Amino acid sequence: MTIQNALFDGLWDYYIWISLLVSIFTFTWLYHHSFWYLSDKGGEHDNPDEIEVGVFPKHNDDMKLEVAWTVAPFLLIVWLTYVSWLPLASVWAPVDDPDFHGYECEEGESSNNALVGSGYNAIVESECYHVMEITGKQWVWQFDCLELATELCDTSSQTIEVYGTVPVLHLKEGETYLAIMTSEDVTHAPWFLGLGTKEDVLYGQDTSLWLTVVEGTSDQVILCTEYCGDAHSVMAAMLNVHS
Ligand SMILES: [Cu+2]
Repeated sequence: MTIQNALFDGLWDYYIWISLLVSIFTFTWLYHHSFWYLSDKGGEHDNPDEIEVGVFPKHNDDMKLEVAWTVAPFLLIVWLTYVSWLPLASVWAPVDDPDFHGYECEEGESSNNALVGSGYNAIVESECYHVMEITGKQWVWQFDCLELATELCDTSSQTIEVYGTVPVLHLKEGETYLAIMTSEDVTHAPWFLGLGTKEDVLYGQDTSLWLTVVEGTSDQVILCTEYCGDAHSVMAAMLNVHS
């Protein structure tokens, strides 16, 4: 099992149990109420809650219920914020913050990146990073490896099913890249499916995206996730990973 797969498996295990728990609770509740409160066709209906038109139902005026409704979601949001804090800080690490990926690599230097921690606390840390550029335009991606050695970053093209001939970005395992991105026309957003990262590219403005190619990262499709016109759905590229 690769490091990348281990990360996704860890998350998968964790979320599937929460999803199952929520599903069981929700559907049990739904079915119980659907049948328990079924009315007889044409039957007499009593009015157990003494509901009157124009009068706020008194069972809704319940302080315990009000407090529970407020406190429970609040605690849930605090917990969700807590578990997502580190992964989000890592994915959106500011360029001038050396905590996660250090500074730009000197010539010949390697990022030596690795997954640190486990489960939802797993993040990628690197010794340094390489800079390259991504440009989006209707409806194609352009990659520019700038000064990087061919072994670290290279481009080519490839014909794939559905998408036709698309550009290919060749990156190296264990290296971390900072993509400086822009658009020549409308807003686009490259989505690296296997890395699980995406970011908007905007006309006349630079945005950036960390591409952490850890050991075991597989070749993957890059798609556009910001609707950008007629051929948006086939605005694709490939990430090819070599060791
Ligand atoms: Cu697009």
